[in-house]
Amino acid sequence: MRTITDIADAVRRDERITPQEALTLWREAPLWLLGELAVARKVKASGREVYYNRNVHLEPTNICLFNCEFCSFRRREGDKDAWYMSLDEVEARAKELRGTDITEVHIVGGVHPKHDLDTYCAMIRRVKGALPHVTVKAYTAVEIFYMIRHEGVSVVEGLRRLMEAGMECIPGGGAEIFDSAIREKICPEKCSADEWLAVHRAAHNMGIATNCTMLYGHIESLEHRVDHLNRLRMLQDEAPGFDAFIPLKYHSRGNRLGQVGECSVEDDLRMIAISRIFLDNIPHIKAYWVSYGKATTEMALAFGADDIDGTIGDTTKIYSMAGGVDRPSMSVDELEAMVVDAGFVPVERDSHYNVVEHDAKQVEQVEQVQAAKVTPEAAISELKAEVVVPAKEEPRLRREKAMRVLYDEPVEEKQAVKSAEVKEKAKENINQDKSMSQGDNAQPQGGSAAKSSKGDNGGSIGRLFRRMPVIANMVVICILGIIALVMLYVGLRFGTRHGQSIEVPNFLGMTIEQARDVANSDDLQIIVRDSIFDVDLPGGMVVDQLPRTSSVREVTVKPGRKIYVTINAYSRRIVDIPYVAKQTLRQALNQIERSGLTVDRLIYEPDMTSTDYVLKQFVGRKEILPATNATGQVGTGVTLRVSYRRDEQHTYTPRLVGLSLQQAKSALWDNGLNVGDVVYDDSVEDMISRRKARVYRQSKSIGAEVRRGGDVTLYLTCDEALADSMSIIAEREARSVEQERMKRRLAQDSLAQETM
Ligand code: V47
Repeated sequence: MRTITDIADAVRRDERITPQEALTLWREAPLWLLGELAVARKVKASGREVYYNRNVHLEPTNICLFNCEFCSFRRREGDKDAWYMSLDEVEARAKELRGTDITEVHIVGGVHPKHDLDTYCAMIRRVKGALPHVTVKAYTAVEIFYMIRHEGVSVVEGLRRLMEAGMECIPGGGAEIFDSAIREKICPEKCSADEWLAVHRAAHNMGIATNCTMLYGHIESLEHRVDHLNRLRMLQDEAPGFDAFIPLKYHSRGNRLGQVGECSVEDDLRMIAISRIFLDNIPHIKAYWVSYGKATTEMALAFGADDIDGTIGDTTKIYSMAGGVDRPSMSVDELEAMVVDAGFVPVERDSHYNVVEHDAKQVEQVEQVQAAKVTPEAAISELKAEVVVPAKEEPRLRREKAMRVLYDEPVEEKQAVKSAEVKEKAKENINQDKSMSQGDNAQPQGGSAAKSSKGDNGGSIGRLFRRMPVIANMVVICILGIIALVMLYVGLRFGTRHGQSIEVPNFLGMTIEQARDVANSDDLQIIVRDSIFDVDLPGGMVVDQLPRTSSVREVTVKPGRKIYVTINAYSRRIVDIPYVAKQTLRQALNQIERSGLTVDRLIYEPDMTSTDYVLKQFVGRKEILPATNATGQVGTGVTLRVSYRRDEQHTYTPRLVGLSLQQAKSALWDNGLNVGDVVYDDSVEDMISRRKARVYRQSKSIGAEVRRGGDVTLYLTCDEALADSMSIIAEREARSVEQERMKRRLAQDSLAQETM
């Protein structure tokens, strides 16, 4: 077992830590050390940048089928404070947002009993119809799982339909806590952890980026938190696609769990830091300001967070109803100030973490101002405001603030300023006239344009100003205007590379060196964000990338953009081999998979008392005992000797069609079966595509009765249409098998009753 010092050194060397080590850090590391380690990791991952976006939430209803203990948002149909938006109302709400600068609408709400997949798709279509340029981040995996099951389609099919409707990414809600005992207590009706993970896995495999969350600070233990993080990390290893992890602090007002109170700010900071350190394969850690409030969010940046979420515009009630920030809304200035005050560089992002450049918008604003015929005097008086923006701010902030002062104020105010200005100018002219009559050595007072040409009092320009102040001012304004437009144009062309975009190449299968060469020539940056180990692939080969190009999503980015890649490691990581005997097969499998190990074989032995209980464990020929301090490379196979009672010799073949190889293996082991031959069809061209292949046929049919420990041959394809269609058929088959089984059980029960 490594000490705190050893673990800290490992983190500094950018090595992965084990769940046990995360627990040690959590319990024993001083807060400052966690901050240091987490920020070092954050800086490696995303430099000094901290992201925010311009977003709104859309919560179409708070009527929910589920009644979770921690939820203050949920209402029953008919409750006086329940709300429900029809599709027309959703559309009207989206239309109200036209002309704003938001880039994302995050739709999430209660699981309404009357909503089906079509309703959810229609809702997205209405929003996209009203706001075509805005990204729709829609529905938690809980909602998605519900709508898909309700519709009776596969997860893949459901996601495909949502995508077709315009869903671009999936938020991280609904994860709560994965541990089944705690989940059972706080949200027993929601989909299980495995179902939540299955939705995200499927999304990642389809190239849909998602977020993930954890609800912490209620009745869970630190072990439960680490277990949750570990399951997220494993999924990200297996099927990368999480953009950000958002630890959600439990808020206690107005819900049945309230008596447990809320955790401390220190706990929040430890949570953020451990997330950053442990989740070494998730690029962003978000400190959700709506939950944390300003002060903790700022501190969270010193503990490894690199995202604070967005402007929100008072559009979410989930947190305010539970005691989080009331009427949450922040301007871009406030968000940026928070980041700057914490010593980082604010960067506006879109939903896919591309940097958003707003200069094109500023051009639009210039045009709007011109169209609104703002008078030159008003423009000058507002230009003065630029000078008084505090010098502490970054130049970009100053410029943006000035732009807002210039263009965002309502016209009435401009008119008010203008009339004051006109009066001021009249006074000034009188003074100037006076000073002229007194001679040329007195300085004129006030008047911005005149003031900006100071020093020329005695020259011809000065004389022009005194004789024809209005015309002279107009000329200066025109010149300033032309200069500003030229600078804006040059800035747009060359500063922000406006209009330039690069199609993201497919780096899969290249060596990291080749990928870097290609990226360099395309003016992109390659960042290695993760590594896996696959014996069949050469070390250094790129096996995944973000953003990913695919047949359904062709991605273009601005020059200079970072592309995050996962490579096949040159050598395997060494991990502890846990002692997993003397527990149930399921518990043992959990530990084996979590440690990065695999199952070589399940060998069944008859037993008097139990079925699926692990009797012994071996690595090769060596038996692992409680005192054996064994270590092995990631991917090492473990053989388990497992018990069966003679009357429980048989098990049933699970549905494997539609799953990845890894998922299919897990499903077989879970059911006491072994993986037989693995056969790839012609669409699987190389080792890389093997990772993407899915089962389209299984040698034993779904629900077939087979001996425990038997083999099942798996047939895999990369042909998505084939895998999807076979998957739909398999799902139907699985349902009818389940119905048959239920019928049989009922018949047996009634027979038993009759004979009693
Ligand atoms: O799943 C509900 C949580 C989540 C409470 O993906 C509560 O970018 C604390 O997931 N106290 C929904 N938390 C919100 C969510 C989210 C928020 C912001 C950004 C993203 C993203 C996702 O809110 C729920 C649940 O875990 N929640 N009630 C409560 N009393």
